[in-house]
Amino acid sequence: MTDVDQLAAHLDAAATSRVAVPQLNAATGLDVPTAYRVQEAVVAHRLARGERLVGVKLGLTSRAKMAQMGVDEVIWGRLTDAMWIPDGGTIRLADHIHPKAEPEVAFLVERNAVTAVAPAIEVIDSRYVDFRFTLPEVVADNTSASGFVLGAWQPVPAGIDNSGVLLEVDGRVVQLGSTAAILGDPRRALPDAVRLAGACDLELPDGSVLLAGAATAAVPLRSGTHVRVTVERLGSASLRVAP
Ligand code: 0L1
Ligand code: MG
Repeated sequence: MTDVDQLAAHLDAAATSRVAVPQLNAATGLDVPTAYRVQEAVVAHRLARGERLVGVKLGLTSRAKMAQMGVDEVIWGRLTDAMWIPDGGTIRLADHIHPKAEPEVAFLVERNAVTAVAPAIEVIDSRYVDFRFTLPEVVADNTSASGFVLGAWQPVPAGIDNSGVLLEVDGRVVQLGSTAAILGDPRRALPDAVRLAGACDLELPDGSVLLAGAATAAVPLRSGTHVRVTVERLGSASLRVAP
């Protein structure tokens, strides 16, 4: 039987010590519903340190990532205020294990509706060795959530279902995609998030941030680099990695 609190403490210790842990032993018997209970307990450690829940993220939202994991359902995780990185802000590799950045679209949720949209960068940082995990393992690890940058909020424009997306590192385009890679249309993120989080008794209060998912593969973050995401019709968001 899975010891939810013990696994949560194990994953939280990996995050706070910045030392990756091996994939979990099959003997833990972790399944997806139990993994969401572990995730809640992992995030409870953050909340006990004074962090505040500010939203949710969806993961495995592209056909490519789903096929890679052999699943046909998206996963979701919790975002806290401590994960927020100001647009143009700087992060330190030493505060992470092996972080990667991916281009996303963020929505602002109020009264159960989307009221604004922004270009975004998600920093993912698996707490498992080599960024390798099974589906329950990554769910328990809060879907690798580590940080997020939000560009400027604006009303949702027409055409956001298929807008070009660029991920640049030091001014060089390293990933190119479309928002259509996010669930076929990123606007599907809200009903999916409400359904998935609702199944775990979590509602999205007014002002919640919703990271809809990645439009391209993630890129590893290296010291001293500048990362910019540009989403057609929405503009850009960026971060710097300290040298
Ligand atoms: O945000 C994401 O799509 C990541 C979900 C977890 C899988 C990963 O860490 O690549
Ligand atoms: Mg993501």
